[in-house]
Amino acid sequence: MILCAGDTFRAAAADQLEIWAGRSGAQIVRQHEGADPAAVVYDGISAAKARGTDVILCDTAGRLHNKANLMNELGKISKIIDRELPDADKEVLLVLDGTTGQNGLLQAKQFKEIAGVTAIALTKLDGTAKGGIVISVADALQIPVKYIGVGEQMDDLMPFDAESFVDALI
Ligand SMILES: Nc1nc2c(ncn2[C@@H]2O[C@H](COP(=O)(O)OP(=O)(O)OP(=O)(O)O)[C@@H](O)[C@H]2O)c(=O)[nH]1
Ligand SMILES: [Mg+2]
Repeated sequence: MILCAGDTFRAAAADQLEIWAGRSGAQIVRQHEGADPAAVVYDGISAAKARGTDVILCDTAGRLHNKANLMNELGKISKIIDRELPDADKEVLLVLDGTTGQNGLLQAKQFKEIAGVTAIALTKLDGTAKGGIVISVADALQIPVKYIGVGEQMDDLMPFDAESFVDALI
């Protein structure tokens, strides 16, 4: 697996990802801070093709969905992936913090439009948050939840199970 450090906006993001690459035994492709994220993703795809790697995981910057230029940048990344890997299986995960309220629905709507979000990873369910917003998101936008986060260790990202989620919610 290759991790692609597409969050070039936050200085520590690539360093953070490098630590996770070390922990998990994945390779990492990164550039300098402020680099064009689409160029980093392009590099990651080229490296994967050259090395025969099956899986590429691209991190992108957390961004405000009302900042047009940042959202356009995300659209550019999608276009490059589609152009370079037309036949690959693609999953576009929107990471939603479990504490997010109604704003999560708006975020999901806009990220679906610009980046074709296919699934949600719902994090921080180990705290008091229950992540009820994903019910509206799944209902209104037909985006399923695939993963949940329940902590900061490697095994704390787990597949979503609807029945236990509902049990915890009510
Ligand atoms: N308790 C808990 N902490 C989490 C969970 N998921 C992520 N974190 C922690 O939350 C902090 C922020 O996580 P990041 O992965 O940097 O968040 P991000 O969404 O990538 O943030 P930006 O890219 O800056 O928008 C880190 O310290 C993570 O370890 C979770 O499910 N539970
Ligand atoms: Mg991040």
